Amino acid sequence: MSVSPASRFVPFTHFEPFHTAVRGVLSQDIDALFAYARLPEPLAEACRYVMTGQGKLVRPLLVASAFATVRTMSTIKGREDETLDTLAINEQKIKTLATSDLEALLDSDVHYDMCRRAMLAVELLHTYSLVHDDLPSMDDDALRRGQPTAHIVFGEAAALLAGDVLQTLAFEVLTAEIPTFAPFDADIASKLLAIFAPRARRMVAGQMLDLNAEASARITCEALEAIHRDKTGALIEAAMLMGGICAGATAQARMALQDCAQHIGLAFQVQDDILDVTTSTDELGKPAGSDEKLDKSTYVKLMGVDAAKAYAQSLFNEGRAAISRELDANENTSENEDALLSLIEWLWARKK
Ligand code: GRG
Repeated sequence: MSVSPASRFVPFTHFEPFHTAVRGVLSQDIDALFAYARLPEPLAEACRYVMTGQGKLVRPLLVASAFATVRTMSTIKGREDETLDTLAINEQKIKTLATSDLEALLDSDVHYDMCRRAMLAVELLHTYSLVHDDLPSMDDDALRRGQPTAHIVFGEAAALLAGDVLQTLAFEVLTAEIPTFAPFDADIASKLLAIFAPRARRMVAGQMLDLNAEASARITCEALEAIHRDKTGALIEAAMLMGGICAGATAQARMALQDCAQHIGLAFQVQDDILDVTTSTDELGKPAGSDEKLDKSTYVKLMGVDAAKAYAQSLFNEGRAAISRELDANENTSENEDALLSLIEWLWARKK
């Protein structure tokens, strides 16, 4: 199979149904998790409210796509671990990516169930960060995902606690005995925790760096990058690696995922800065122009909109190339049907 240039976008005719399928699976799993957690009111309602808003689900999609991509790779040569038998793929299932029956694609086994746990974990952690980021003591925002923020609806104390409990659930879900999940796999769960915990901590550290930067004069591109590698990038990296781990990724595949994630994470943030100045509040579902209002250092401020767009594109290209190279090393994998490449294209095209 020939290497396609990194700059060439793959068709993603099958991505939207994949997205819908991920939303459906996640929605059921959120219900099951909250039934299991039995939180008191109004904490339970606040948690349901923020977890069922219209988020894009980028991080669970990254988990699911990395899982699907690695499973595709794992059909062929280069497998180095002992789980080859349990991961043996029915190629027909991979082909169903086109029809996007996620359950059929990913199969109902312990690996798939660990993938569902990981999808939930990253979305819980991400949502907690948004709830806390919106609080009056942070960005003091009233709109998120097209609806009033948690502290506006439930008050500051309940919003604070909702963020707290979403964070603890993000870790608990990896090993919780929830009736709708197969019993957790201890080996996979420990690997997931080892990936997830330090990156969750880095996300918070990145937020502190970001707050520090608000108080300082203009910062350099390198300093901005250091902030976003942690604040935004760490969780994106966790999501891709966790999806890969659930599918039994080889060391080489994990390196490719990490390489891709580091570029995509930064690209996502550059894009966020661009959208903040080019898109309306209605379209974004959160206040447009908030970076300016809070006098944040952004890529747009540092380099201007056009250069920031070019930078985002080059980062997306690098991310795509990391996966394309790995797929190319696994000769029978079609780039046109690859979940991660399709997700990257969808991210590049996003308008909110
Ligand atoms: C621990 C309080 C605290 C914060 C951690 C992640 C974070 C730092 C704060 C969230 C606010 C923010 C602007 C983060 C940058 C990353 C980013 C672009 C978040 C928005 O993610 P989307 O676009 O949101 O995926 P949806 O709503 O679609 O899930």
